[in-house]
Amino acid sequence: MKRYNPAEIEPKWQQTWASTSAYEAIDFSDRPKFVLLTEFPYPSGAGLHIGHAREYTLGDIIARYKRAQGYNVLYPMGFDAFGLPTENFAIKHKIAPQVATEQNIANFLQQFRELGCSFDWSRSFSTTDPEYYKWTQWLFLQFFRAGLAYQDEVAINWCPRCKTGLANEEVVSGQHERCGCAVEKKLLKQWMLRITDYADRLIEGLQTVDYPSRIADQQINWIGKKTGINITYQVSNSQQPAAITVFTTRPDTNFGATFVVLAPEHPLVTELLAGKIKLQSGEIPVEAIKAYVEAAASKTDLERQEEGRQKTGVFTGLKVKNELNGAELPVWISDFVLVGFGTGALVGVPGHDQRDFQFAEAFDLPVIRVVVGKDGDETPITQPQQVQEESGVMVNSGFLDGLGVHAATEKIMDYLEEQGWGERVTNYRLRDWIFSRQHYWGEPIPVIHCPECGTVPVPEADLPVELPVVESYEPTDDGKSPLSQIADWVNVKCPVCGGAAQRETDTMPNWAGSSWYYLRYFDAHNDQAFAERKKLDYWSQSSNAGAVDLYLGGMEHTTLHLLYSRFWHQFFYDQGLVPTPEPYAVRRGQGIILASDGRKMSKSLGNVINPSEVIQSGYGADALRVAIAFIAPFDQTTPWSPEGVAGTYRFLNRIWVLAQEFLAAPDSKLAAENPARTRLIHQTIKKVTADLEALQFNTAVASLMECVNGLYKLGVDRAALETLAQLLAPFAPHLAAELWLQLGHSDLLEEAGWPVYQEKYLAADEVTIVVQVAGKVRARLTVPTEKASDEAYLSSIAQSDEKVKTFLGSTPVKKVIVVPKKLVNLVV
Ligand code: ANZ
Ligand code: ZN
Repeated sequence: MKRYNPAEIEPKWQQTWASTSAYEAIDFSDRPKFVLLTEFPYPSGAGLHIGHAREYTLGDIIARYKRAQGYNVLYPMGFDAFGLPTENFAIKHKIAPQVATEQNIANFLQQFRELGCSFDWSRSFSTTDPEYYKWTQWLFLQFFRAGLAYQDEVAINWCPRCKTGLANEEVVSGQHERCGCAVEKKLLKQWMLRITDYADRLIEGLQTVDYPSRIADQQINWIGKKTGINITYQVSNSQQPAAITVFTTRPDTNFGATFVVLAPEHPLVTELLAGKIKLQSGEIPVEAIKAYVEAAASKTDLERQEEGRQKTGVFTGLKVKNELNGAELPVWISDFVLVGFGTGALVGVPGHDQRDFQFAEAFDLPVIRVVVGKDGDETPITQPQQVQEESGVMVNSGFLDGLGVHAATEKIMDYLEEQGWGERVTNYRLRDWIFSRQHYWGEPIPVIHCPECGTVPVPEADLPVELPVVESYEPTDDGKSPLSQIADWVNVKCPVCGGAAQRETDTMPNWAGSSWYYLRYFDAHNDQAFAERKKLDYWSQSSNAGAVDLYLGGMEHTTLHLLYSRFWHQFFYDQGLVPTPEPYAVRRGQGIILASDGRKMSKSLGNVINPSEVIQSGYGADALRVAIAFIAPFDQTTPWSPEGVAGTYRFLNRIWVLAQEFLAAPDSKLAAENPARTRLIHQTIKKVTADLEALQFNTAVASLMECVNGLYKLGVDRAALETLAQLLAPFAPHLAAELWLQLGHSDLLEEAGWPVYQEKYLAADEVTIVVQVAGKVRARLTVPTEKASDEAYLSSIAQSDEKVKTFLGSTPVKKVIVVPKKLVNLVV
């Protein structure tokens, strides 16, 4: 008998698939379209890792399943190749990033092929192809023309190691998310994209698409929309008139305000330090304020806001008047107040805000209760546990007393506005997107600076602005891109007036190319437009707002790539460039595969699993694919198990052996007609289909395993083996194709369709057994037909039936009479 040898089968089928167009999507086909996107990889020197393999294998399973069902499946793949790792590699090894990228892509292609992925390679591209980034640049110019791309001198996040500016989204816990280096602030002229114009749309759009709630919540929190009111307090003890405006979401608690706090960077603090404001009596402690402000400047926002941290601060000597109750509130400076949020000043209500309570405790400021919560506690607040932050009823609050907090909030906002003391506002945490990078390996920003005409877009006919060949890719310390050193590239004629002008030398962030890549797959080779409208229309037809039917990807980058690309798409929609308001109809995230020891896989720990090594060790791609599908529910983070592949290899080998035995003797008694086998096959079709619809890959594999176990007991015939091959095909496409061939088919398995179960075969054959106690019918039991003649079984289930037990009580059973398929009589 021929042995199951994936090393022989798999390359052969990969060759066949590469030479047919079986996996190419067809523009304008009558069949229903299905656009399945998996995040395209960054082609690093390390090659595909097992995390990639999980994403692309699961995607491939769906692609093959949908194709079998008759969908016109677009399952594309490309490369997101601009960015720092390649640039750093290029610097270190003195090799052009273009060349390094080409080599890495060739390696990735080989690995994709080895995995048996059914991508439509005819639509592939790299974001670094000038034919592609021409359109990234063109799309940037649409933002520019619409006023959504602008330049501004801002204090940006600066990574001193990578020597580049960063977007807020790229700073995690005060560190550059890529290199872990502590981020500094640096004042630089930057290109910005006005994502804040889309803050509301980015929140509302989430209602029209299907994302995991965790991802939607993260985006909503990141945008951080807060509705509240700005209240202005007059300073009551200064020689010069002065006022402080605070932002609060809880004006209902304002009768409980006992102090006001300014951020150290607040403009009033600068005025105090400059001596512009004097007290009516006494002195402002300028030296102490100065020392405090300097100390705060060296801390990150995260350090400043750390929960439970001992609050620090300094009193200014100023007081403001709360018009509501005439209270005098001392004005403090503290670094837990951030300059970038609200007005950079807050009103402290220590009875109902934990941070304010900590501040009041630290400086012995009064605490007033104005809300009684569910616990009914009305006593003075002296403990942090008593701080009632959420719901409750107002007390000690004048005309608000007795109202719930929400009604009180509305009422006092109306009142403050009527009196002219406050103004309702909405604040966002989201900031505009810092879009320039001071690096070589990115898309040049396609504008020209002319001393006469200002900032002028590069004319469309001159796109792409190609990256020039340079000697050195090293970034500089002065915050200028290496492109600035190539005089004959920088110096150009102004496209408007023809005078001497200079190119912009900053490049785009690596998030630019991935913000619209899915659209390019719809029309990958168009050199007249980023994509033809007719093709965009065809591929975007959707049951909801999104163009891509299913987008599988990682759990990270939910506030980076996933938010950025939604912003780009919404803008394109407004410009009439795309037919749908959202890019992705459904988003699902696969979990991470950890090392076997439960730690994150990393080069430095030496615990990285390379899918190619697993394949080449003899298990083959199919066993790896099935192991990946089987390892855990697909959205769960899970450790890699080396035994897993050994197990799935044995499983595939059992299928192989079963098929070979049948093929050696197709007319043996094994192959006889068998209703139990038919039922098993139809049950398996039903289960695997439902599981694939729900992305429950692991339970689908489990039912295939059960099915194979059943077939070993029940025997196989040709029909059973054919259906098994069809069901197996998405998971183990090489083995399935080989069995299909061995079963005598000359056409590709791809064309055989997806099996459909028939209800009539599903019903389990069952028999009703009557149970008598002392000759009287006391119960009826349903048992499977194959058990209906098993006397020991029938006797035991009859005596353990609850109803029967109550009739028996403590009376012992003397004898059991069994009539197979009919009756059990308990003689007492
Ligand atoms: C008074 C108040 C009373 C507040 C109360 C809260 C509870 P959240 O809490 O996330 O919804 N705030 C305002 N500006 C700030 C700044 N620049 N830095 C730090 N905190 C600031 O955000 C809104 C609340 O954050 C505001 O409402 C304010 O404290 C504080 F029982 O005002 B609140
Ligand atoms: Zn000009």
